[in-house]
Amino acid sequence: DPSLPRFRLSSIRDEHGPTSPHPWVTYQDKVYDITDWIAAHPGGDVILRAAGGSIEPYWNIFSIHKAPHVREILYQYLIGYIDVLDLDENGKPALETIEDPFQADPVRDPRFIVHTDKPRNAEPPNEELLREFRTSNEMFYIRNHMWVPVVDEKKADEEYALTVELPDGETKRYTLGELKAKFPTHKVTAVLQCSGNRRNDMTRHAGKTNGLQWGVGAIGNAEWEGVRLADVLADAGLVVSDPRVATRKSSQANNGEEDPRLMHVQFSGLEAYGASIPLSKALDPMGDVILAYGMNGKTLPRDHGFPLRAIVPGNVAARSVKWLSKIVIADEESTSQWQRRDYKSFGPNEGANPDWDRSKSIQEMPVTSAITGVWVGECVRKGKAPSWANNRQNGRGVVDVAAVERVIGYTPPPDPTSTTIPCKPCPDQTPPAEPVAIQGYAYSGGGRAIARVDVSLDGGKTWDQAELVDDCSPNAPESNNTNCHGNKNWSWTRWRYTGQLPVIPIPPSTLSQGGEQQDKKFCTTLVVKATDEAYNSQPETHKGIYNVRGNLATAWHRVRICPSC
Ligand code: MTE
Ligand code: MO
Repeated sequence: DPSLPRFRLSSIRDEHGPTSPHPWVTYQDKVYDITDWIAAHPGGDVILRAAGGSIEPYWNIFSIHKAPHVREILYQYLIGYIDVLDLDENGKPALETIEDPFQADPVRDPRFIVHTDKPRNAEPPNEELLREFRTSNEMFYIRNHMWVPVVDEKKADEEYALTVELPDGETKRYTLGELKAKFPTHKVTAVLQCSGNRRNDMTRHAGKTNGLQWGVGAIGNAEWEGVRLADVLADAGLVVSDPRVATRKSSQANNGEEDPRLMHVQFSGLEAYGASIPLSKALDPMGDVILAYGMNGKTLPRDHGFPLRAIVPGNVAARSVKWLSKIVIADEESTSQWQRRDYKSFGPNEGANPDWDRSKSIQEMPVTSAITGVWVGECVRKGKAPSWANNRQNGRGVVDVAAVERVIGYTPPPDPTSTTIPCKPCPDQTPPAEPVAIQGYAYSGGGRAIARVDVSLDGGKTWDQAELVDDCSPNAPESNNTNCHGNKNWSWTRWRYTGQLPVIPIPPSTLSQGGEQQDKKFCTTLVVKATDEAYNSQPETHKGIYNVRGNLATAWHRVRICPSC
């Protein structure tokens, strides 16, 4: 409609920004007054972030908007066009008018392996991953779907508020300071693991997967401090007579009572991320679900949800919503794409457009394990093996730490499963039986402890058991009985193994003239698999559990190593 007025970008920015009573946005060369749309916007008033400028960078992040019906909605609010003075020869607004929503993101540790910069998705390299039982705040993997919301640290206690909404629509509001003062503190030592952890392994062994190509580092273990969700819900008025029964009546009556198995706790973050958990998990007195404001004895870092996040131990980390601003008790799961689509898994045949509704959303995590460090002796320089490897005899051999020298760095791409240990050419044609030291983690969801970790040095032909590091035991030398907080085994179990690499004779055909060795003659595959206390164990290959989303890549972890002497 050419009769509509034209507006300068500067005046849109100055007069119709996020705090204006009449917020406007632009899309391509058009101007929209979204004042009346905000209340109906599914993502809430996060849309105001775009006010005063272009909505395009936000739509690039929230790709769900790239659909015709979304444009139709916006079109109803068309009020005019961008002034030609602000358009280039192609009729497009100049680039500098698009502001960077990530400009206020925190500074991150340079040691991270970065998968995407904006939003930031990053995992620690192997040598940082298992340094301690508790992952440091600095090196805990970061999985952000959007930018990091800005919350003023000095004012957070007074100004940051959580809203709790019950099934009858009644709401209660708690400032951060009120939450801290009103409810008892509860600590939980728990793993967070992304459902995409080890996805690159599934891609390599079973085919293309959609999503961030995580290595083994989309997992971390930390001590979280906060208040029990169940305490807050009770205070807000949720009536609970039995842990499994929440009896606030609603239209979903079942003999006058709601069926708690059908009830859910929906969490929303400040940047519009959302997810939910079953109410039964939230109310389980052994379930340890908390609203956390502390991490490893410090204030929750911005990347990990400052000032408040849900911690749902034993469940997929996607449910531990960061920058938590709203909780709704409802008779359905969160309607977000992260609940209804992204964090589900499918049959190997289901392809890119599976039956989303039939599939259950991932909650409790299955058992998994990974190798995070390998040291092999005799060929390389000294002193890089961890001290635990010194003269320990729990495998088929004793490793003298002086003879075990180099971290096999299989973490960085391009091919993390295959590594040639650089070393001098050997005089002999057959490599010695070299000492090897391996370490890693094992973890199962639902609070299930790790019962056993099996290690193979020859690709799965023969097996032996790794030593489990007992970080939680009151008797463990490096801990006391406050090391693991919580009612169940929510932490990972670190494991160690020392042994002798198998002697692999050189097939004569691989010897070049003069008997000189060629690369990769002595390759062998290290394998780990774990079993949890319910005797669940990991599948042998990724083929049978392949899904196009690459979720729950829990097959035996294999690391191919190729010592050349
Ligand atoms: N919460 C909000 N608000 N926004 C997010 O992007 N990502 C989820 C979850 N909670 C996310 C969120 C996902 S998929 C994971 S794996 C974990 O947070 C990652 O938590 P971390 O970054 O503290 O490791
Ligand atoms: Mo995740």
